[in-house]
Amino acid sequence: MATPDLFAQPIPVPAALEAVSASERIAGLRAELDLHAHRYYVLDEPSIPDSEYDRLFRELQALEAAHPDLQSPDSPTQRVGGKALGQFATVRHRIAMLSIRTETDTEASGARNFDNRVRKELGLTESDPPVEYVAELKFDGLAMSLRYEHGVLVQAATRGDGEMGEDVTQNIRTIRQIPLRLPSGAPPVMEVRGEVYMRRGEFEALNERQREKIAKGAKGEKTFANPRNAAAGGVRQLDPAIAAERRLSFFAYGVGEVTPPEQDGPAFETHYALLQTLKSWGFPVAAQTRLAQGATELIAFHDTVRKERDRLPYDIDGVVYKVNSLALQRRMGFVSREPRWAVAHKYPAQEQLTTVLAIDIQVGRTGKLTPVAKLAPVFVGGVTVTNATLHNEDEARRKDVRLGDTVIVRRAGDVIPEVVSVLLDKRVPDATQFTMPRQCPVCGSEAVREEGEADYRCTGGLFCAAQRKEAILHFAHKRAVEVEGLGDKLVEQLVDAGVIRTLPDLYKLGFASLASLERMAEKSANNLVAALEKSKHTTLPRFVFGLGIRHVGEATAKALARHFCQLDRIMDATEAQLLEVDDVGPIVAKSIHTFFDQPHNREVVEQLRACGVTWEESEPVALAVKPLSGKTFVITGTLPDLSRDEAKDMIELAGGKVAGSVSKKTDYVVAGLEAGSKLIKAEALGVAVIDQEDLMALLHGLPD
Ligand code: D41
Repeated sequence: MATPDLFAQPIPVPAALEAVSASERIAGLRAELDLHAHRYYVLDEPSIPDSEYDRLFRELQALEAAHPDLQSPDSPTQRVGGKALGQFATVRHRIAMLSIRTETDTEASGARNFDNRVRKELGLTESDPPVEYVAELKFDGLAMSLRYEHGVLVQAATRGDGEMGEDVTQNIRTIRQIPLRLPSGAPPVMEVRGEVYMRRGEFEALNERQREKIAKGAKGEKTFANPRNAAAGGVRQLDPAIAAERRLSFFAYGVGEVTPPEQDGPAFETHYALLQTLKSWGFPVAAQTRLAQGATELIAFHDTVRKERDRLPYDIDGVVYKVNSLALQRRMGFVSREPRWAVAHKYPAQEQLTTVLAIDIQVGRTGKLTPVAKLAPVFVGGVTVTNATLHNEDEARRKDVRLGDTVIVRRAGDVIPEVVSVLLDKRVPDATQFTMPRQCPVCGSEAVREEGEADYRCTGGLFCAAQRKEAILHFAHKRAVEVEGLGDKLVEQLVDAGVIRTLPDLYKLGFASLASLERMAEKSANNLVAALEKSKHTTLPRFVFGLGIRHVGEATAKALARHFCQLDRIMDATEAQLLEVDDVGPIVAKSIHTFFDQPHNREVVEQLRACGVTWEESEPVALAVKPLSGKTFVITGTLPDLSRDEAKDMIELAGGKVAGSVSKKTDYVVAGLEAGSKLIKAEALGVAVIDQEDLMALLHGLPD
């Protein structure tokens, strides 16, 4: 509901409504608009999208125009901007903060209409040259007037109704981008006007913090519908420390009162020069700001920015065109508080109303189950949206989205569309609350949500089609069962072509089926067959790591292999037995146990073995006799002949452990060339420092 929308063109009165009592409809619309305006301006908590508010507003404007006898001074159409909240001192703007006329036509004709009006107003004919304009971004924040006296920021005021605003100086001072002082030479009174806004990244982070507070049971906390409301809330904080936490930003786009310079300060002749001066004083001015000659260049600007819009780190809802010459601006003046020399040219709205047709569950590549609202198609943010994520169970519950609900969807930037909120008064009576399924919709395996986690996950693992690509890539990773040359593109292609369904299928790939794939050269097919053959000879820790069991990283896989020595013993271990392994806690133990409890995961392991994937296994008793058992090493610097990973593998095979940092528990620091702080620390702690040769001696005579 950015103020300019209030001045959009009235829409025609729907014929059917003429039949209904116009006075009733007008009363209804006024009540509804008053309610929404209160929620928006006073509570910073809008309940409908701006686009919907605009529609109702224009319907009321049209009805009042058709029935002048029903006009009333207290109608929302007779009011401009917001009402002061009453907590801040009121400020009378010495020069009113005007509104800006909005061109609702989001097509090129919007720019052309404006140029035509300007030319007509100035009495220009077709033979006259194009008018020079400044084209700016239209930031979606709140307008602010910053007053500097003798170069010092003395007051910051909101726009309010254009005549009277609120004094929010303390909060505005927390915005780092706003200079507290102007350079000498600035006019003795200088009001800089612009937009306070919140970057999308800050908005997401703020809502994340709010969600955490709410989850911890904090009272009176809420999340924000969009960056503008979060910014507005921040500006109106009574405690400047809280305002500071919002990390607001500012862009300058104009000036208010300016007294003439005492000596020869800047005398502005064009709007563009004015912006350049503000920029040189340290005010942020959007880099996109351009001079444009005539309608053609305005249209080009509108197009370019539309394409860039999604990549900007903040929301804009359009662009603004202004006549560049200040003399021409003065000549043109304004009508009903809108300058004739400026216009806002909008883009399609980023929030719209639609209805929920279904709530589906999507299974991600790591087995994460995400509830997704299927929506009646709606055009929002320039694309037709049919899906919106509900993130997870808690989010879905919090928003309480139900089948048949009317919801606000938002699509801003390249972020995935989101349900912002539900219009509760439009809910169908018997709509049932959403519950997360306890089974994976793709493979039917049990879905579980672990303590302290937000997401349900499918326990189907390698068996679940949705998780296959990720699982295969992980298996083929160079620290797992390395399959050289099997990268994400190829895995994608193999899985999508239906050539691979499960991990063991990898080893059933023949040369022929590979070579028949699109973009697959004969040589690459040969290489892959060879790489697969080579990967069959692996080690137990690599294989266990390669299975992609949740919470089982490389170190845990090694610890499991060291402890159990045989895969079957790992697969059959109880949670209690798993807990005996170094570094395995309850969450990891449970995850391993759950994984091998699923028959299909066991089946995958059996098939891989049947395909010839092998590793050496030993008897667990061998553990005790390993020479480096119980010894902890730290490797630092460059060893003459061994890579760090090789040295690590050798130590671990001999029963030792390799840690990342030196402590009193470290037995040996293996130091190579250019060893740094770890060596110094070892010496300080009196830990034995050895070189590669000493390490080999320790390992000497041991089986590989
Ligand atoms: O970026 C904006 N939101 C923006 C707002 C802008 N770039 N220029 C603006 N110019 C004006 C005039 C022409 C009146 C100096 C504005 C606004 N006004 C404005 N914003 C809110 C009310 C008026």
